[in-house]
Amino acid sequence: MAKREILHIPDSRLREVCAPVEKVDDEVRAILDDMLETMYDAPGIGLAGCQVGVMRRLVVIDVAGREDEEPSPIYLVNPRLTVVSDELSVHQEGCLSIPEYYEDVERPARCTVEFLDRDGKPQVMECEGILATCVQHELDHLDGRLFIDHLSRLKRDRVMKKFSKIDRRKTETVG
Ligand code: GNR
Ligand code: NI
Repeated sequence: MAKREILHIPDSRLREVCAPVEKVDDEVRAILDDMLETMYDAPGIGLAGCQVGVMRRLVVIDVAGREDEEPSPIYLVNPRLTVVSDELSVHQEGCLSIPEYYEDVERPARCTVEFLDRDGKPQVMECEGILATCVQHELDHLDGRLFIDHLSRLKRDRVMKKFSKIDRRKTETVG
């Protein structure tokens, strides 16, 4: 297993639509393992392929959180939302690709996601609470969407501007 570098906005790869995975083989499992290690190290509760520059429909999630709890990783390959509740809920969200920025986002309170697991076996998972929020946040990533897209244009523009400035400074120091 190896840790991978997490991309930050305004990297254009975070705005691309990820391609479906054709077969869950050892190469895909190795990527999922790297993603999980990267997510735990960050630390975060979810990570999508494009966040580490892997433009495939791959997600890892672990909302267990507390350090004394057993890790309970979930691997999602080609996930699809099949049902979302009419009821909405608000959670504060953050994103490893937008460090240290947190805002409330309203989303369906519950959802059902169909996916292939680490062995390529079809699974159905019903989600609520932070898991429902996280699943929807990660599936957004696979279609090039970020949680700031759910905020007002003013807030989104402000964040993009701030991170573009940081990015320019980095490029100047390197180049
Ligand atoms: O670590 C993360 N925490 C989080 C909190 C609330 C809603 C969504 C998330 S996902 C985020 C990690 C990440 O950026 N995943 O794409
Ligand atoms: Ni994110």
